[in-house]
This record gives sequence, structure tokens and C-alpha cells, in this order.
Amino acid sequence: MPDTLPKAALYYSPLSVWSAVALMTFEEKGYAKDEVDLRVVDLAKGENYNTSFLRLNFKATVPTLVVPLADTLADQAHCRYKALTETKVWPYFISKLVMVYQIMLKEIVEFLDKSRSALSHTHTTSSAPAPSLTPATIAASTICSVIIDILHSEEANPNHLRYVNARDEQSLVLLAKEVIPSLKGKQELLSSSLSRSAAKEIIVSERVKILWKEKLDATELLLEVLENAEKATADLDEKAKADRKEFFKIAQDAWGAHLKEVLLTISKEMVGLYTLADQYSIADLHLAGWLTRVVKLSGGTPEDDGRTIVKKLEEHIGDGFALPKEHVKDVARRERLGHDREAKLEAFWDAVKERESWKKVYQGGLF
Ligand SMILES: N[C@@H](CCC(=O)N[C@@H](CS)C(=O)NCC(=O)O)C(=O)O
Repeated sequence: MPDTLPKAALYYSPLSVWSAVALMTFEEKGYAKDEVDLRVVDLAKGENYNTSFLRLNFKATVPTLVVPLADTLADQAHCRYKALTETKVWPYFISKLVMVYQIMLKEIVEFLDKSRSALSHTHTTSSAPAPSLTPATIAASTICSVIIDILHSEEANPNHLRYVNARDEQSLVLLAKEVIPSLKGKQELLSSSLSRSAAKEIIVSERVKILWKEKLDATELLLEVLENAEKATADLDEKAKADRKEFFKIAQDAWGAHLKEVLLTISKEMVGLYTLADQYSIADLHLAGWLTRVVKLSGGTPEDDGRTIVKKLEEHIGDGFALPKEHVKDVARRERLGHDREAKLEAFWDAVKERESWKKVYQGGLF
């Protein structure tokens, strides 16, 4: 066999929520470092909109996992790859590279789970255990799907929550400082790509131009509001005033009714401690990444325990919101932490923080 066996490549961004989920899955499944090429896509520079990346994943999102197809090793002129572009099942555009192949829609997390098991270590150089993360029964699998679907719904969108994490003038100033640099990077890439295509320096399809234009418009709309953040509302012209009002309304909905509903549903569906009680599953990987982002946006720190993050989260949502308090069975931690876990997400946070996969991905801080 050639010593340059094609490897899977994970295109990811170090501060992206859903990339974190893919990285944690690698850890949980015990893959060795040399089993995947990690390739950084700098979202703050808009690298995900470069034509080379769009050829892999037209939705321009990370994580994107490019995996060699089974017959890559056959004696053929061209290597065959497919791109898995979702951390959950979702209809996706298949890249040009693989268009000729009939590809099953498989999500990255499930793919990574199934590709390494106790029985099949065929493509692995690691001897670490490979626990199954996929539930064994229909009932458990339904609970996992419900949780994963909610976390990937528009109401729960962790990136949206980040960009609208300001419901008053003071927090708008802080938000602007934090996100303007990356929005500008994206704006620069998108507008220069459009100009180069207009000047025929690069030839791209109509579909790519439409994507660039749509993303540029959305980025500029947000920038308009954020670049005015330092001004008091009274000093804004009528249009800027109306845009700010609209922004606060969207932020209020996202951090109010929408997030409350998401949190209540998660709390209802989870068995607790993890989604399926003691088994750490694919749903927990999604939840670990999502919750970490929401905790970070609510002012949480890596040192906070479950009790503290729930308090911070409830206060950040405001309006007297409280997660349902119910006894969660977690005898070991009760003894160690000295108190019972009350909310399911409190118990989940305390448990997930102790996992090597979480520690490794978030060792530099929450994001
Ligand atoms: N549905 C996709 C969503 C992936 C996604 O939204 N990724 C974000 C980073 S966490 C992204 O790539 N955003 C592109 C951008 O900001 O331009 C999945 O589940 O993987």
C-alpha cells in the first residue's frame, strides 16, 4: 500500500461552536492525531467564502469533513473524496468534486462515531477505546434527535445569539468592540471577491455571486448598527434610530422567548445527567458545544460550576426566567461538590467539564 494513504481532513475554525463539537467527537472516539488533517479556515477573514472552500462546501460553513471514499485505495487515476458539511443531518449541496457519486447524507458526528468502533479498528492507529455514542434503542435515538434538532434550530442558533448579544446601549458598545473586526474581515473578502469577479479577474458562477452578495448585504446591515454603537440613541439620524430599535427587538426575541423555549424543551427532553442519563451520546456532544457558547455569552467562565452557570444564564435572560429545578441523580458529584444538582443543565455542566474532550477543546477559554 502507498505510504501516502489519503486521510480525512477536517476544515474547522478554532473559535467556532460547531467545529468544537467535531473536535470533541474525535477525542471521545479515541482517534489518533495522525488520522485526520486539521485545516484551519479563518472565518474572521472570510476564508470560508473563498472559491476553493466553496468547492468543498457551498454553504461556506465549518466544520467540513472531507473523507476518502471507500474505493480511494483502488487502482484509479483520481482520488475520490466526499465532503460532510453538517454536524447534524441536514440537506446539503454536494460539492462539485463529488457530484458524480451518490452520497448518503450522513452527519459528521455520526460518521466519526460509526467509523471507529470496538470491532473495527481498520483505519486507526490509535489503541484508545472507541465507545459507541449512538443510542441503541429507538426511544433513546428519538430523544437524541429531538435535542440535536432543537440545538440546530434557528431559535437556538448560537452564532445568531452571539451577534445579537446586546439589549441595551451599554452592551451594544461591548458587542461592537468584540465582533466588528471579524465582520470587517468578512466584508472585505466578500466585496473584493465581487469586484474581482465584476472586473473578470476571476470567473465564478452566478450562484457564487448571489451567495457573496447576500452575505455581504447581511454583514453590512449588522455593521451599520454596530458602527454607531458609541452614539447615544438621541444623536442618531432617523434611519439609524429605526435600525437600532429593530436590532434590539431581534435581540430581545433571541435572548427572550426563543431561548427560553429552547432551554425548557432541552430540560424536559433530557433524562439527566446526560441526555440519556449515564451514556454520553452524540446529543451531548452538540449540547456541550452549544451550552458552552451560551454560557460564555452570559458571562460564564471555565471555572464556574453548574450552579453558577445556571444562575448567570437565568440572570442574563432576565425577566425572572428560571430553569425547572428537579432532583438529578448524581451521587458521586453530590459528595464531591457538597450539594445536590437541581437543574438538569447544572448537572450536565458539572459532568461535561470533567470530560477530557471538553477540557482539551476549551483549555484556552470558553468560546
Ligand atoms: N448547520 C451547520 C452549521 C455550521 C455553522 O453555522 N458554522 C459556523 C461556525 S460555528 C460558520 O461556519 N459560519 C460561517 C460564517 O460565519 O460566515 C452544521 O451543523 O455544521
